[in-house]
This record gives sequence, structure tokens and C-alpha cells, in this order.
Amino acid sequence: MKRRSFFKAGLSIGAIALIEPVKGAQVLASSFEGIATGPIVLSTWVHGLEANRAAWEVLSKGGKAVDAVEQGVRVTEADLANRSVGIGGRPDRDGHVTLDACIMDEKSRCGAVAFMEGIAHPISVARAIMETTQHVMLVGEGAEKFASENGFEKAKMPIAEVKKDWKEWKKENKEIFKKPIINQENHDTIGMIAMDANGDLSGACTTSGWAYKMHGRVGDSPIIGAGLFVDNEIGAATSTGLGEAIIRVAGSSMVVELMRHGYSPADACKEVVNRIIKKHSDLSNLQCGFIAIDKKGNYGAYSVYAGFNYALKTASEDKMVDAGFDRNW
Ligand code: SD4
Repeated sequence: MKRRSFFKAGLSIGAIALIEPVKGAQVLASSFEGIATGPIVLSTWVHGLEANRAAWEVLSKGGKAVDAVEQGVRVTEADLANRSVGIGGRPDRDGHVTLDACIMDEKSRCGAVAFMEGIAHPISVARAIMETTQHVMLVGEGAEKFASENGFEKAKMPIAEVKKDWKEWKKENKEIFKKPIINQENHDTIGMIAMDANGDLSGACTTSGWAYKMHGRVGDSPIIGAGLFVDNEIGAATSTGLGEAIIRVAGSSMVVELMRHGYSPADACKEVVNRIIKKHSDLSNLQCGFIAIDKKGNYGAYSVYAGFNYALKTASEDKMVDAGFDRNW
């Protein structure tokens, strides 16, 4: 079924009352979607507010979206209080903090790192892979070697407090396959998507992944098409939540593809969430959320469970917005 985007460009952001429906069209607007004129940046979760402000430093001066998203998520990577991204991230079950990140620009160029340890800013390594190599993704030791050879800052992980928590966790979870949970307390990945003054789109996603995961596990966040996708003709999307479920539906690329076929960003996110719901008989602790923006500045988000929100920044807005959701916890 084809859906149209029912919003007329040129109006303000966010709230229902500010969105003028195209004559005769059904009004689908709600608090979890809206439209922006001019540059816009969206990112997952509340740490996105600070990250968006760094991105805005770039966007408000006429800078490129790709620079904005890199600068933006670096703030979260450096935030020692964030337990799912960068230096303050939680380790896997063996005590290693393994980092995943990817970036994609308006020319559909992309770069990614996965299963990389000891480097402070995985997103910048991903960008360097995109810009200076013939490859898209480097993992593990190869990514670390590339990062050291190119002078990227190192960092000791896990930090002391996180190591202490992990030791406690180990004591309580002696069975090897005790399932760690990803739920409303165990998230914080940052996915950021932006449109610059030129109308170009880019995105970035960075995480230390599912806390206490199996050593070697890689989630959706560094996988182009799963954790992030940008098509400058259509739009951009990024995700957060249980990576395994997002990979199964090629989540972010599917959101963009649905927008290509006329879905609004919020409806595209909802459709992909519905596919995830259909494919899983056990939805306990299965939180996944998507945020998306289209080429006209429409934006929206949707998640399996309540509680997912995203940070929005434009010339006139700087706020958190609750995503639409399928169910309560
Ligand atoms: C992962 N999607 O590694 C990430 C985790 C996440 O907020 O988003 N946490 O599966």
C-alpha cells in the first residue's frame, strides 16, 4: 500500500497545530513527527540534545551535514557517563569494550568500524575509512591498526566504575548463556541524521553495543542499511535497540525505501517496527526504535515500546520528542 507524505513544506516544526495538511489529505501529524524548513538534526535519546548542539555549530554556519553528524556524535563518544557509547561504554561478558560505528554521506559514501577496542572516537575512524581507503568496513585488530597508524586518540576502557559493575554482573551471572537484556534501562546508542542548508543529508551511528554481549558480537549500529542509511534523493534513517532484530529487517534502509515509495518518515518507521513485531514471537525486552527524515524536512520516529524519544534541533527548536510506539512495557 502506498502512502503519501501529507504535509506541505514551509511551515514550522513538530506540533499538530503547526502542520497544515495538503487540501483533501488525511492528517497524520502527531507529536512524534513534523516538518522543518532549513537545516535540521535529529538524534536518538536524551544525550542527543548535547550532541545536536555540537552538530548545530556546524549546520548553523552553513557547514556540511557529514561534518555535523561526526562532530555531534563525538560529544556522546566522549561522555564518560554514557554506558552505551564510546569511552564510558559497558564491556562484553569477557570484559572488553568493543565499539561499533558507521557514517554515511550525501554521495552514498560510507565507512564503518566494528568490534574495535581502545579508540576514543570510532566515528572518526569510520569517516577516515570512508574517505581514505577503498573499503567500507574494518573490524577488530584491523580497525585498531588502521586507527593507530592514522594517529587516532586511544582511550582505556572499561573505565573503573564500569569495570566494577561488570565484575558484579559476572558474579551474578555465572551461567555462560544467561541472556543479557536490552530494555528501557539498557540503551543509549546514538544515531544522528541531519540535513544541511544545502539540503544534503548524512548520518552517523556509534555504540559500544549490547552490554555484556558475547565476545565478538556485532549489532546493527555499524551495519550500513541496518543501523543507518542515507539516500540523498530520498531521506535518512537510523536506529536504536536490539540490533539482531533490526538487522533481520534491514531496518534503516527499509525505512528509507518506504519513504521512496511515498511513506512519511513516521509511517515508514512504524511499518518497519511492525515487521519486527511480526517476525518475533517473543517480544519481551525487544525494544527497537527508528528516527527518519525525508528530503523535504519531514521527520518522525516510531518504536516497539513506549519510552523511546529523540532530540530535535532546528533554527527554532531544541527539544526532546517522544516517538510513537506500538505498546507499553
Ligand atoms: C546494538 N543497537 O548493539 C545497538 C544497541 C542500542 O541503545 O541501540 N542501544 O544492538
